[in-house]
Amino acid sequence: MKNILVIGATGQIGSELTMKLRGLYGPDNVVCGYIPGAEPKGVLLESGPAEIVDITNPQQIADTVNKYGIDTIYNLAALLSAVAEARPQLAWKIGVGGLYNTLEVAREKGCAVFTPSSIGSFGPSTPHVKTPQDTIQRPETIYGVTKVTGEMLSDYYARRFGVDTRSVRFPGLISYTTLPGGGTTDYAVDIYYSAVKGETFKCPLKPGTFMDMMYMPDALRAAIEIMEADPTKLHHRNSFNIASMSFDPEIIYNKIREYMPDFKMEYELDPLRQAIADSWPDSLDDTCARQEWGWKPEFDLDSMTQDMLANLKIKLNKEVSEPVHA
Ligand code: AKB
Repeated sequence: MKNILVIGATGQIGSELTMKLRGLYGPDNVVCGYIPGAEPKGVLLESGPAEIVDITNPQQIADTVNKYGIDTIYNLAALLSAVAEARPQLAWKIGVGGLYNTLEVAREKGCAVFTPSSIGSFGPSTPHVKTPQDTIQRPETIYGVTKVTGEMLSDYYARRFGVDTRSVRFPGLISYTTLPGGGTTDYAVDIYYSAVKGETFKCPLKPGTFMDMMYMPDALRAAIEIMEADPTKLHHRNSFNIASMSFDPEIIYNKIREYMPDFKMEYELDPLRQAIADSWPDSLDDTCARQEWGWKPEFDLDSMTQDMLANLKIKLNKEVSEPVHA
């Protein structure tokens, strides 16, 4: 990777990934691709080049690839699962049409492409515990349908045209920098904000709803390490299960209460998010990623919680009490 274009660079993953890539490969070598209405701000804007790249506009992708001599594209444009159910046509246009546009430019210009898949690529008929790498993928959300289509289309372009496509299936991602917006796993970010703001958290999912989650630093490392992996070792490409922790609302709530004993949570269920979460795996088996490119997470629920609370305390300028069990 020398010259990188991040499409969707101002979103939850993109805003942090772009900065990390700039740190690794040089600020001038990583282009922040954004759409009007989601302009980069602050350090993201000031630290390197930025271009309007709407993934539904193939010419904008091609022009930016030509202008900067791009060899690697991180395609992070997507509508998350819950919001996609409200706008299924747009979810398809961005998730599948946008990926097709990106792959076509990559085929013509010889770029490698990273496109994340998700735990949302699985459905109710998938084995839910320790979901295997290769298993049934019959999702019932439009988000999941776009993700499975994306996995297959990316593998097709690798096989048929030799495009270097690679991907991981992200769990719910938790970070204190940019809010997710529109996902089923968002509660696991919102709960930390409520705790630090001193608010009672209204949990949209019922107790016992287990899903895989991951702290953003591990997710960013996964996205970079898969693109740096030795291709001769990759038997799978699109897409690898990755995992670091699985919990339900009670477990994360009780973990936060170890550090903030007065924190309160109530249940206020969101039927759409509950139905989506129920159709997704409880936990993924990431053995293939560990074997083929050395994937290993660094954060667990406890270390993530300490880091989230400390950083949100700075961000939101609030006091967090010392851990009661330390
Ligand atoms: C969502 O909840 O839609 C995403 C995901 C798990 O892909 N965070």
